[in-house]
Amino acid sequence: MVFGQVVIGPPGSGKTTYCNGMSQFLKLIGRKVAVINLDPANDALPYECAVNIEDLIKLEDVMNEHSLGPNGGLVYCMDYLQKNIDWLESKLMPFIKDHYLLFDFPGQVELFSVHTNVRNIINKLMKKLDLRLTAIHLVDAHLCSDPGKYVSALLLSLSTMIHLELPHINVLSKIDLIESYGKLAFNLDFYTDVQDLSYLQYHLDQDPRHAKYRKLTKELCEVVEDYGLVNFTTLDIQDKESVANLVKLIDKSNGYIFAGIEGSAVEYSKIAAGPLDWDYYRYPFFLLSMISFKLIFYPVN
Ligand SMILES: Nc1nc2c(ncn2[C@@H]2O[C@H](COP(=O)(O)OP(=O)(O)O)[C@@H](O)[C@H]2O)c(=O)[nH]1
Ligand SMILES: [Mg+2]
Repeated sequence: MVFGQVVIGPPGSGKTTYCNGMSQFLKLIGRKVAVINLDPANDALPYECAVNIEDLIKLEDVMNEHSLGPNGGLVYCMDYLQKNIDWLESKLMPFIKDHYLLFDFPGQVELFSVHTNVRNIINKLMKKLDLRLTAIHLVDAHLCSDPGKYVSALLLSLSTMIHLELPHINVLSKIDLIESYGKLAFNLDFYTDVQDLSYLQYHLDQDPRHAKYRKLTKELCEVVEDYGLVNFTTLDIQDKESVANLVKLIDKSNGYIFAGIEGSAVEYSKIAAGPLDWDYYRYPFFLLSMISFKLIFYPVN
């Protein structure tokens, strides 16, 4: 049985950075990790990838040969991958014995809410290779700073959950930046718990562009509430504690913790001990001191 994550979300939501940070973290707690890049639009990969779709098909070639734009090109690439699923299966074979898999997918949202190619690829792999995968849907926390954008993030999350039919965790990524967008209209819990969206109405009404769509937005919020499926967890990929909390959720959702994998508890106990070595380029000194502080005062269990 092989466990892993399908990392999805709109362009720029942080998928590739996530795969890099998550793989570093999982290695730190003793798991063997294989990162699979299935996004032909990823330029410079920060992680060492075990399988790269670029070895099968290149987005640039597709766009040139078929006179397609980047969106059409990505749909073509996913169709092509679906037709050549044997290629991916054979590439994954060396890793399915003892590796944890991280799939870095493209960011085009229609692939996960409208087209069936990605869903078929995932389903085929799960059946053929006996994979246990959880979808990690990253949504930039920036979208909380505008009520209209937040409603669209809710709808996107809901339609992706229904379309993929996988164990699913919605994540507000880049939560470290949330304060830089100004004061939020509500506490963060409001956005993560998705409890009573009627409170959004007042804030939506402040935007003159919204007047025309008032009824539509209200109905859409009711749809999200009626399903009762969407909520979010938060993530700062550079914060070890934040990543550890997410890993615990993912392990529950894909069944890793129930699989009799020895030493799950031992794994977590390693979190506090090992050093972090991913991506400190933004504010290294601040982060290092934050992490040391947290580890001294709030050690992760
Ligand atoms: N501050 C902050 N920036 C992030 C985080 N995750 C990703 N980023 C930045 O967001 C940008 C887009 O990330 P990328 O991983 O390429 O997004 P992708 O298109 O979804 O793969 C990059 O500049 C990352 O450095 C995070 O947790 N915090
Ligand atoms: Mg990417």
